[in-house]
Amino acid sequence: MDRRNFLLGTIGSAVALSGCQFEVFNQLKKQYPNVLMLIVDDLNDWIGPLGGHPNTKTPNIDRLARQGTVFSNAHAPAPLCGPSRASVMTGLAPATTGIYGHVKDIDIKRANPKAAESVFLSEYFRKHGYYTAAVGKVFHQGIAPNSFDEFGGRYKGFGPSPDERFKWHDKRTNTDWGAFPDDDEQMPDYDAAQWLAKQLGRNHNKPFFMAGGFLRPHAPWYVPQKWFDIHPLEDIVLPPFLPNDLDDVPDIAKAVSAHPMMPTTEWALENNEWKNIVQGYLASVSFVDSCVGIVLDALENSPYADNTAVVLWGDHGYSLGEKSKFAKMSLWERATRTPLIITPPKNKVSGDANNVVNQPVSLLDLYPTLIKICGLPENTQNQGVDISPLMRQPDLPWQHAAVTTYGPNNHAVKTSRYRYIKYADGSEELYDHEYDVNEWHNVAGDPRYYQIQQELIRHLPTDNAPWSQVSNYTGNPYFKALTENASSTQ
Ligand SMILES: [Ca+2]
Ligand SMILES: [Ca+2]
Repeated sequence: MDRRNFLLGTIGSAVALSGCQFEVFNQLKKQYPNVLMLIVDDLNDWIGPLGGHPNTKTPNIDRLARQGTVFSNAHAPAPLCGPSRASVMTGLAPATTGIYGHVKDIDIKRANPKAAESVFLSEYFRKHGYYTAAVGKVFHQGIAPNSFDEFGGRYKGFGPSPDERFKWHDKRTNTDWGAFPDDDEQMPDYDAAQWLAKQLGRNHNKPFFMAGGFLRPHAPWYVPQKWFDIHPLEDIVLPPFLPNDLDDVPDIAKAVSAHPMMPTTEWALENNEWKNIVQGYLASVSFVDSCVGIVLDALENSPYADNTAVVLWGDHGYSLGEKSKFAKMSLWERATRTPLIITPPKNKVSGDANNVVNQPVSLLDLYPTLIKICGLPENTQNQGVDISPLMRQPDLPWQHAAVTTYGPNNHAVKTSRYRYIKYADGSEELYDHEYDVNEWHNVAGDPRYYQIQQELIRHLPTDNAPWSQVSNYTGNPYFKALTENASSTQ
């Protein structure tokens, strides 16, 4: 029996309900829908519904996908945590706020005048009568001050670590891989899931907007041994890799995506570590999927099962060896494509489960979409578009493109078929996914694509805010020099 029928069955036997229970039910019926938002750090498309890797095991995310809509062509506003999350929560693009690099949560609204005017997504729900609660990494460090009514806290780092690293010793990055610690209960993501489960078990007298930010599969790829065991090394399939793939990209593309602290694919091959890294990432994905499952189970067993929209997203993609990288932080598909699954409240919408939308959408679209689903008034500051019509009609004609920005005036435009990238120095890349899903062959400048390229250019942002001083970035030499120059001239 599905939940809806179960609920109707329950109403039918209302005589069996106590007066108090009936009152609770009536209140729920009148309420705006609740929202449960689950954010998974550095989760690329290696989840069942996106088919990004044949070895992935994500039974809980798979079941969520079956209940709602999977956006198979969703992209992050920026290919790293801080600016992506700041963009989702403000509803403003990085090119508008100037938040291109890492940012302290407390500084987001100090980035520039447009950022100062923004109302965080959670604040918007609170202003409209919602109780707001969060746990874990929702913004970059945790949450921005006063952005939620209640905060369950965030573990300071990325979980427990062994006394000595296993494989990768560059301390400028958390990157390392191996089985650690012994039990799920030692992981902060487990605690976050339990905190959310407890919240869902409470009696709420207002509709709620609840957010949980999980840390895995962000590096280090440390999770208990059992998650490695379900991904045996001998079965691991390596991602597609073309040696010399970067020979046909502009120098600036190599400069912005250079991260000298990270392993390269050539290193991984020489040291026979590539399969181990992939195993560590897959194990981390399966672990975090189990934490998602704890929360979904709690919701299913709560009084809110039928009146809650669930949204799950990753904050950007991740390369696991493609284009010689184990990193986010580029404008290519591997770093921009991210999971986005939305399940509407079961008692509000019917007939749109198990949908797949292939039209291009951005995480920037989440803000206007969630407030639309919940029946709240439009926030005219939002730069994203309401994508809820695609949940009802996945093949709806769609004129929008998904834009990802990395540093000032470097943008990728993704449509159903193409990825067009334009950098600050005017150089370009163009990939035709009909023939080249791996983005191996840059066809920018090919006369056969001239007209297409002109059409794609129209989607480039018109804002190109200067790099905000509250946003810093030091891991990449090109951006380090750029931000230092900007500071010295301001
Ligand atoms: Ca991230
Ligand atoms: Ca290439």
